[in-house]
Amino acid sequence: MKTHRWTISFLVLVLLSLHPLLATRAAAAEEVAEGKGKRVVAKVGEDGVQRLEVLSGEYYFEPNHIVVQVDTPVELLVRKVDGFVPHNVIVQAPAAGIDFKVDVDDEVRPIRFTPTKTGRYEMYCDKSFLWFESHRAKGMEGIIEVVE
Ligand SMILES: [Cu+2]
Repeated sequence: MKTHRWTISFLVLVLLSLHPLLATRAAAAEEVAEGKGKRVVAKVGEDGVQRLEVLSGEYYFEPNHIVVQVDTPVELLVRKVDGFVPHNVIVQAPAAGIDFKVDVDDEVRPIRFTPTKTGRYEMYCDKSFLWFESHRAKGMEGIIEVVE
């Protein structure tokens, strides 16, 4: 029973120490939400690949609206920019040739695909901390728009 009480005390201490941290995070997420809607058209490089750097932070992607050409290879260079919170980037549109789920790291991680169908496809991070809402719900989402 004594061990049990210690466990509860420990958990309470952990939760108390996390509280200010969580409050700060929430404020940061709101700031980012205001700056949402950054739309970038990927440029085709000399090698015929549309290459674009995508930053992943708490809790956003930048840019969060990526425009690419259909039937042209894409390489997204995804990198984590702030904090220690783990993120991923997901697009599940196999009918359009875009289907990936990749964990994001401090190192650049290239994601390659060739979109085969025009349209708008959702991009998001499905990570969450314990029982808290997902990063997607906190604003970590975006769109890959495939155009002619
Ligand atoms: Cu995330």
